[in-house]
Amino acid sequence: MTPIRRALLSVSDKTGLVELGRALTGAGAELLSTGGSAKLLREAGIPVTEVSAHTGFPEILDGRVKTLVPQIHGGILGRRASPEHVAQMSEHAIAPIDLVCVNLYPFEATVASGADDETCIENIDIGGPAMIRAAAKNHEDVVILTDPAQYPDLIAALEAGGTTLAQRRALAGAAYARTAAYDAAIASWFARDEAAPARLTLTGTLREALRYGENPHQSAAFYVDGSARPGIASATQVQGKSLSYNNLNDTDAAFEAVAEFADPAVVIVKHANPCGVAVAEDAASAWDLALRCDPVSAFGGIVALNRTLDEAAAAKIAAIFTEVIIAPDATEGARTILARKKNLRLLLTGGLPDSAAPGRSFKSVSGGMLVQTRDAGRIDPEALRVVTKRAPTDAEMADLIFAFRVCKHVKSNAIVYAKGGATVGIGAGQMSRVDSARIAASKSEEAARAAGLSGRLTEGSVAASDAFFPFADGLETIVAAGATAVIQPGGSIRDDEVIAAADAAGIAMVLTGMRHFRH
Ligand code: 93A
Repeated sequence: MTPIRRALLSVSDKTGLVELGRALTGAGAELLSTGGSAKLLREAGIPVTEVSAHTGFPEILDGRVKTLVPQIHGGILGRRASPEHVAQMSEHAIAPIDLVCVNLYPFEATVASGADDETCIENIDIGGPAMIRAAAKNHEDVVILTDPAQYPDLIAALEAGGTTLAQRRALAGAAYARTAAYDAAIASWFARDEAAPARLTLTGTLREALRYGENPHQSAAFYVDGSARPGIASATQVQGKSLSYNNLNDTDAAFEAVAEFADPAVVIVKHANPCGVAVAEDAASAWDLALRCDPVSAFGGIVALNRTLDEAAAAKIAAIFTEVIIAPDATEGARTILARKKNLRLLLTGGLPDSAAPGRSFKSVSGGMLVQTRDAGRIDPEALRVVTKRAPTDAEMADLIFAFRVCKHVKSNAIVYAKGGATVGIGAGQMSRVDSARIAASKSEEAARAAGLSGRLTEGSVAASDAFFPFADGLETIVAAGATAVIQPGGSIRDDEVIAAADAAGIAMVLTGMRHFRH
């Protein structure tokens, strides 16, 4: 047990400061403190020495230099077990400091408040991190506190006679995590207009420890990047139990997809792939159309809307088992309907992500991670190239553009059939494009049967492919499914063969020049 003879308290967040100061003086410690912290302690009747009185050097440069002096850093860093250190400290009249309690200028909160550049820069703490890092380095002799949540345990340790090395080690680790996150936030702020992944600083703040990861034997946590982008990280959960790792992943996929559309839209996601997407005049009609695409998969799905959830849509969605609904907002009536479904999670975001905005996406690989700018690509309808003898009709063209936007959110190889602003068949995640085309068509036959229709929903539809057709067989499968027009990036060395097959079948084909792989 190491007792505390002298402690330095310098905190921006003054929560719990007085209680801590009282416990320290009660345990016989002398307190040193900076301006605002010292004032608060003094007002509470706790004896305290100002750092400037202790060092004989005033706080200067508007407080930019308060603790950056040898008497402070020497007092923190000197090794008590080293006779040389002890001798040098006494030679320079440096008194040992056994506990440092610092929480930093609120840089992150200042940025989040929308403050101007000058204010953000003034909130970059220099002396605080220097003391934190020094105290953590010398944890063999020194305690470092960086968060009011740590005070109660420290107070309990004081009552037991002091801290153990194991306690000081744990606090040192937390201290470096704090300064690392702080500096990463600062670096990100400087790089806020920088899209190129090669120039980025990876940063994240722990939002929540999750119960488990993709599987129960994996542990997991949710980190946020502080970008304030409307979406899963900004969502408020109105009801329902807490979200799992898979829920968060699927809900994000659904909300990012629905944000692609300007008209009222609904996206239903299962296992990070859409199983129904539709746009219509209102959310309730879009839900009906989206559900029709694959009602079997929609069971237990995640539903995203790009409009305020109204009563009509809420009643329809609540009629089948749904895990999560995410929307910018919900009416009182809709909330009342969903409140009856205790387990259903309702997330409201206050806005929609800008699907064209820059950002980054990450993927872990053994020993590292891959970083890229997010797929913010949007095809320009004016730049589409018709390559077949037959051009698409206006209705086909609208569905082609819709289907290609959906394709962007379907795992590769992706084939999406659409008709009347709704998907009617989605083939996802196959190693062969032909299989995706075939699976989507055969699922659409099941969906037609479920809807009491004869034949298949893909009859008279259009189809989108996320990447080019390497051979004509994928296209022939789509033609066999009854599609009358196809949209795809183009760029295969066999484009001519594929276009000839489309002409032979009398269908229209449009090239986008943009690929939407998603793995
Ligand atoms: O401006 S600083 O970077 N220069 C310093 O020397 C310094 N020493 C402590 N900021 C410094 N601090 C910070 O002041 C602490 O990290 C803490 O956040 C704050 C406490 O100031 P006060 O006690 O005056 O409220």
